[in-house]
Parts: sequence; C-alpha cells; structure tokens
Amino acid sequence: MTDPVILTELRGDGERRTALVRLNRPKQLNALNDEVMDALGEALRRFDADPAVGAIVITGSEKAFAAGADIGMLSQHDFISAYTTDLVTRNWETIRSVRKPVIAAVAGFALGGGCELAMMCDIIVAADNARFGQPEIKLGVIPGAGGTQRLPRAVGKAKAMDMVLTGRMMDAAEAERSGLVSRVLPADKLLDEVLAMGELICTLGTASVLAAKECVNRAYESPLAEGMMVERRMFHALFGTPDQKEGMDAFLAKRPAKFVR
Ligand code: DAK
Repeated sequence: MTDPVILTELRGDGERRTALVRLNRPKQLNALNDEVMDALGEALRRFDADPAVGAIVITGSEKAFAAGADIGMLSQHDFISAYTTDLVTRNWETIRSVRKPVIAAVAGFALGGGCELAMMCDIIVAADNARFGQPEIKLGVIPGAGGTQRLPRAVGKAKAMDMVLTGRMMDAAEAERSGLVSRVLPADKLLDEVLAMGELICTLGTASVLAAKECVNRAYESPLAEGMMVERRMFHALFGTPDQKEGMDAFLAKRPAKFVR
C-alpha cells in the first residue's frame, strides 16, 4: 500500500480545534502533483466547512515544505497539453477561497509552487532552516501560481526581480527582514509554536476572525478608499455580534473573554 500524500489530524483540546495538514511525499521533497493538490483541496474544503475547526496549519517535513511542482510531471507536457488540461491549476484557487485562517509552517525548502503555496496562506511562519525561492527560470519557464505577483507584493520589486530572474534562494532571516514571513523560530519549535498560534485563534470570535482575514485580503485586491470602506462597514457590522458585547464587557470586568461561535 502506498503512503497517503497528505496526513491530516485535529490538534488542541478547546471547543474548536486546529486542523493540521502535513504534505507527505518526503522522498520527493513534497513535490506537488495532481494527487497532492486534489487531497489538499479536499482537506481544506472539509476543514473550512467544519464548525469544530477554527484554524488550519499546512506544513511539510523538516527538510522541505515543498520543493515545487513535480518536475517529472511537468516535463511530460507541451503547450497544447498544458493549456488544454489547465496544467497544475486545479485546486490552487481552493486555498484562496478558504475563509478560516490558514498558517504555513515552513521548514526547509519552499521553492517554486512550494513558495507560492506558502504565499497563498494567510501567515507564513518559518523555521530557521527555511529557504524560499522561485527557481522556475532555471527550468526554462517562469512561476505560474503567483510567484511573479504575490512575491513582489510581499518583498517588493527589487528582491522579487532578483529571485525570479536568478532563481536564488532567500534564507529565513532574509525572508523575515523582507516581510515574506511573520516570524522565524528554531526548527524544533516550529510546529508547536504554530499550533499554539492556531489554538489562540480558535479561542477568538469566529465572525471577527473571518472579517479580519477578509479585510486584510482586501488590501491587496482593491484601491485604498474601497478597502477602508469595507473595513469600516465590517467594523460596524461586528457591533451586531454577541462577541463584541462579550469582548468589551470582559475587558471592562477585567476577566477573560469567552466568545461564542
Ligand atoms: N519535482 C520532482 N522531484 C523533486 C523536486 C521537484 N520539484 N525537487 C526535488 N525532487 C526530488 C529529487 O529529484 C530527488 O529525487 P531522487 O533523485 O532521490 O529520486 C529528491 O527529491 C531529493 O532531491 P535532491 O537530491 O535534489 O536534494 P538536494 O538536497 O540535493 O537538493 C533542492 C534539494 C530542493 C535544492 C533540489 O532538489 C531542487 O532544486 N529541486 C527542484 C526545485 C525546483 O526547481 N522547483 C520548481 C519546480 S517548477 C502552477 C502551479 C505551480 C507551478 C506552476 C504553475 N499553476 C497553478 C498554473 C509550479 C512550478 C514549479 O514549482
């Protein structure tokens, strides 16, 4: 029997729990193929729909988050087959459509589609051995899942051009300095700390967490004035939730808040 290409489990013991999704093709450094992307898409849709799940963590192995799309699979294609079969596109947009927070816990290589997968998550936390890169230029192609679009938004044009045009990798310290990752942790602490982040998010109000994610994403997809308006209206709307009453009452009463779903 072959090993499953992803492993999933629920972590934490609160009312809502963190779903952990682990890419599991260690011999191929978690190279992404249709089987992985189908399994990942299915797991993300399932956890997003599950009210017992408050946050999702995607991780890989200690050596590789994912070393990109499977080059053996890519090499089989010509233009006609790539175009007509929508090569490796299926399920990529699923990640963006997940409404709950998705955190990438990246150790080792996050290259090509692996870097793009991490950038589709809401937060990237890196182990100190993490290395990010868009090496597609060395394969005679360019990034195809956001590397030329999300990377410049994250690290600026200068570094994005440097990485996309030379294929060089960025280490964890540079990735943190450049704004690609939110935190760098010792490799042996990565998963526990990221799961703790997930657990913390699980204790917060569901509506405010979804609204916060939606509003931050708006910052990348709309002009400032429109984003500000969406934020303001969402802020107003949250005054209609029991969580707003509970959060503010709890602060004033100097007690921990207990948010309902
Ligand atoms: N694909 C297939 N196998 C891979 C792989 C990959 N991307 N990366 C590594 N492997 C395999 C190696 O072939 C090797 O297999 P065996 O020889 O043991 O059978 C095994 O993993 C271990 O790799 P190495 O022996 O090379 O290990 P090293 O530590 O020496 O080097 C490395 C690690 C990560 C630096 C090196 O393996 C490497 O350069 N890998 C290729 C990285 C790469 O070029 N990635 C970009 C691929 S292109 C799209 C969505 C996504 C994409 C495009 C479009 N749409 C939604 C439209 C994505 C494209 C890409 O990612």
